Amino acid sequence: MSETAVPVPPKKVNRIGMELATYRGSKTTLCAGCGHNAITERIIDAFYEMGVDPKRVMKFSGIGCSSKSPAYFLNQSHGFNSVHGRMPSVATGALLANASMLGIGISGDGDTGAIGIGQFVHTMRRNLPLIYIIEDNGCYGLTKGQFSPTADLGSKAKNGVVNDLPPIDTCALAIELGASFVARSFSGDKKQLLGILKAAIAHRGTCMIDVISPCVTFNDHEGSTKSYAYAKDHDEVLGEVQFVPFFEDITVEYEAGSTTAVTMHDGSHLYLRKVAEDYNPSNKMAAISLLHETAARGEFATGMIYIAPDQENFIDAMNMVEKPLAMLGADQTRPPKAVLDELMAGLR
Ligand SMILES: Cc1ncc(C[n+]2csc(CCOP(=O)(O)OP(=O)(O)O)c2C)c(N)n1
Ligand code: SF4
Ligand SMILES: [Mg+2]
Repeated sequence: MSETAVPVPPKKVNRIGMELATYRGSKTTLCAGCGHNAITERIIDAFYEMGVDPKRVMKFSGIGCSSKSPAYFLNQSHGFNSVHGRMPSVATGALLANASMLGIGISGDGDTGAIGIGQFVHTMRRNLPLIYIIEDNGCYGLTKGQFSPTADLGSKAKNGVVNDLPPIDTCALAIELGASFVARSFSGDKKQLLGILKAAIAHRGTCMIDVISPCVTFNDHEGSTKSYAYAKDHDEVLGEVQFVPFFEDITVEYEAGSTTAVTMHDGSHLYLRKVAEDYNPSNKMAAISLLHETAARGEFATGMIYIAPDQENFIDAMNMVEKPLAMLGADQTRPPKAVLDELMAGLR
């Protein structure tokens, strides 16, 4: 009897010929159901769908369950797991040394809001081209669930203790300080988070994305405002986020007035269909008011909260040379001996 060859289906690849598996990392060691795992999945999808070469990516983090996440995506990328709260300074140095790379930093609400708040503030103020994700569960997951600075006033810990301090709104802070792309999402909203991440990959400036990411082990009970149930009930979605990358020739038909169309630096387009009637994500004051108003109602707004695609970023402001510093030879970076001799002579 002759054997019939079974046709092998062609492998599914992205625009640079890479399979989805190439964008994965090690197997997660986080708890099953942790919001951070869902964010990892969306990061993998976003980089795959955007066709980014993983070798062109640098991933950074601090300390925390969230900060372990870069080990679970893009295992061919460069990575640096820094000290608690110090991810931004490591990212700043690396991106200054090689501005042709794409930087993504993963932090936690504790890593950013507590020990790392000073570093966060200066990164936002500089508008460094970095995707800065806060995996926000309102607690220190890794050290057994103490309240973090994003925990809401009056929210309850698993042991019944009530939080008596008001929260820091990292989105409001980032907008106020100068970040040019500020969004909030929920780890359970696959479509919205994916659209935001793809737009962030196309943006040249600080993309601060706060993602509500429930900690199933320490902060998913009644009385918590960072639980799955609370997030589902209090998510005030700002509108649909539709991202069309520069390499996709799609014309989106939209009703003028109900959709904001933003042209990104690389020619990609971001369409934001409004639900809130008169919301304009390019208006700083409107964005900050929206965050205050929703918080006062015990809700949290998700979607693109603020975007300024043409704002000058840190690399441009520093007037960097075209060639990455890391690739310049010693003859270009070190003054010749004659210059030093002249300097020394002047000090005599
Ligand atoms: C200098 C220093 N202080 C404190 C700690 C202890 N510590 C480890 S992770 C962490 C907080 C983590 O919380 P978060 O950033 O919200 O991450 P999550 O685990 O919730 O994802 C703390 C306080 C540490 N590792 N280093
Ligand atoms: S302890 Fe919480 S934050 Fe840490 S992995 Fe488990 S569910 Fe996630
Ligand atoms: Mg946390």
